[in-house]
Amino acid sequence: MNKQIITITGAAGNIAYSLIFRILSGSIFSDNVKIQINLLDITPALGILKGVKYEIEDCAFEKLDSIIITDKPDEAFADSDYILLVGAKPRSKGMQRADLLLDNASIFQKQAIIINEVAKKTSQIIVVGNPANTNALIVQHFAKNIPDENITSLMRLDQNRAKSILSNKLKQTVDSISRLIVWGNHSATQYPDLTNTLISGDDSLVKKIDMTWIIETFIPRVQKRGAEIIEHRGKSSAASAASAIYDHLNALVNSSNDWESMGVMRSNDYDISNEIFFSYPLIIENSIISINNDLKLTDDSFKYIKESEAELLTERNIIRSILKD
Ligand code: NAX
Repeated sequence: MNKQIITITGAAGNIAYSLIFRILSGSIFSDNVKIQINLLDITPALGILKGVKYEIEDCAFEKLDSIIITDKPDEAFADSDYILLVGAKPRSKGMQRADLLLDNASIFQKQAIIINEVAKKTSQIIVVGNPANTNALIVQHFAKNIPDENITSLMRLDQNRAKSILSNKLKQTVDSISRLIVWGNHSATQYPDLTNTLISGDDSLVKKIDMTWIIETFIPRVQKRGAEIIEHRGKSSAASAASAIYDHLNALVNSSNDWESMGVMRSNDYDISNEIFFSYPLIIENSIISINNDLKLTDDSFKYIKESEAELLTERNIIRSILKD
């Protein structure tokens, strides 16, 4: 039997409440793999974690090896194969974005230092807690024992949202859509890009779409989908975020037949800084991620992409003092 250790932070929160059960009931790992799940949250949330643990046990998952619940990051990250950094402080009323960036930066700094000491050097780290791309930069800075290639930030929720909005527009199934990628930051500057998108391997349906719909409806709707969910549900996306994390992890473990969107820090041919985590069109083969550097960008696409890069550079400037440590 082969065992994989998966650590989830923010494990008493909303996303984790869907994510844990998706992973343990899902099919990312083959049947001979058992999963040890390490659940980390802050001390006041330990009671909730105990309830979550009992619920996991009550599912009698065949894939479950064992569960650790803890408020100690060194215990949670020890020998972990996959670290899903979901836990973060939410933005409270009246709080400035810069304050949120700094508060969460300090959480990710502390965790990265411990990951550096106790996690496996081969561990894959997925950063979800917002601002995800900039938090990934902090993790990369303080967890130097983990190769940069093993650190990614979640953009798959944006990619899934874009696919489902396009699927409704064209009345085509989601699985017929390929090469729809999202560039940039997980924020309202992200750029969902239909330039290369295919339906059942063919570009004719997408090419017929009115540009006004793309610019005035599609792009802003994807960019602001998170706010739309909050408006209706009164809470931020949780089940769809968990599903996207599952898809992201699945692509890392089992590779992907389609282009993937993830935040990565890489040299690239698109004139984007290689000092930020930015979402590109990615190809994942044999669990190795590479940027598809061959796309021709229209002037409009380049403008959108540069705007998102500018936002990420501003975020990096806000946390620059932390990166000096
Ligand atoms: P919740 O507020 O429900 O849960 C967050 C959990 O993190 C809480 O249980 C809290 O106690 C815990 N936490 C706080 N500080 C911690 C620390 N130092 N160590 C361990 N745990 C800690 O939020 P939830 O809805 O689960 O969202 C989690 C994060 O995901 C948020 O930052 C959210 O903004 C972000 N998201 C990112 C997305 C992405 O695509 N990158 C999409 C979904 C989501 O909005």
